Amino acid sequence: MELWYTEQHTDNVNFSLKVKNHLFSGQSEFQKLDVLDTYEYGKLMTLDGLVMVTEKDEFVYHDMIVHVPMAVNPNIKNVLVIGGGDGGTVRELMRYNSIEHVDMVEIDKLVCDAAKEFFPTISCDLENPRVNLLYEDGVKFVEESEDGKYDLIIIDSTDPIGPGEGLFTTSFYTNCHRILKEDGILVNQNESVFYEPNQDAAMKANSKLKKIFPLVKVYQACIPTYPSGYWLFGFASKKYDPIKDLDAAKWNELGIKTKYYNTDLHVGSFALPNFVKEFF
Ligand code: AG3
Repeated sequence: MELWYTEQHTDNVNFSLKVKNHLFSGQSEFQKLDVLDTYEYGKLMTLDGLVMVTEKDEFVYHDMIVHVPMAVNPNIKNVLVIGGGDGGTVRELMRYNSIEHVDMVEIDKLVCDAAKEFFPTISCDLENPRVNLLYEDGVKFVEESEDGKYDLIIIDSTDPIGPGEGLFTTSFYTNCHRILKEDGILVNQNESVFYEPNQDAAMKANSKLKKIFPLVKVYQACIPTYPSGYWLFGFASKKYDPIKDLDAAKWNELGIKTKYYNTDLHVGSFALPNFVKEFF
């Protein structure tokens, strides 16, 4: 008998992967977590039935959520990651010697535990001494953080349903702005505008950020296992422009080997198709 996993992307579109093995199923106080071993994408983690990471395409997401802001301001030392329990974001951050400290605030310990057990290549830096891992609500954490503390905030969240909902609100973004330094950058996973169920979230996140930060742009990447495969990230900044302030030579000198990101693609990822421009 064949086993298939399906995420419903719209009322009329299903995305399915053939499954070798259902390795884990658990329920935390926040959400349901499953780990599946699939033929095409390797191991896959879902939260409440939605794809969060797969071994095969996680590099795209984690490269783009980390290296884009890091290449714009090479002096980033103190970083806050909200969510990101699988560890992919901190793994990429730890490749920069210049980063001194990362506070990672994940609401659900089960995500980190499952990542450590089933995704060692993604979670490998969760116990890095430069990473301070806290199992707390990100919304509360930013409320209580002091002004001007961070150079960079990365919001590595789920969709805005369930525990991730508060990470798409104006009050959350306002606190993020307050706790960023005067040249701080915020990057978020910004959903997609291709299918209607995600459009609203993508547009709202962007328009809320625009009310708070002087410079807000979206950039794109191809992530095959997310709805439509056409995914967006938000770049909100107090000072730096993601294109004008990119020092490509400087980033390339660091010698960081990446599978997706490069500084040409960095520039290109901000060049939006016409149908996408209309949304922002
Ligand atoms: N964050 C999840 C992005 C949203 C996926 N949405 C979906 N499948 N409907 C990924 C976390 C990776 N560190």
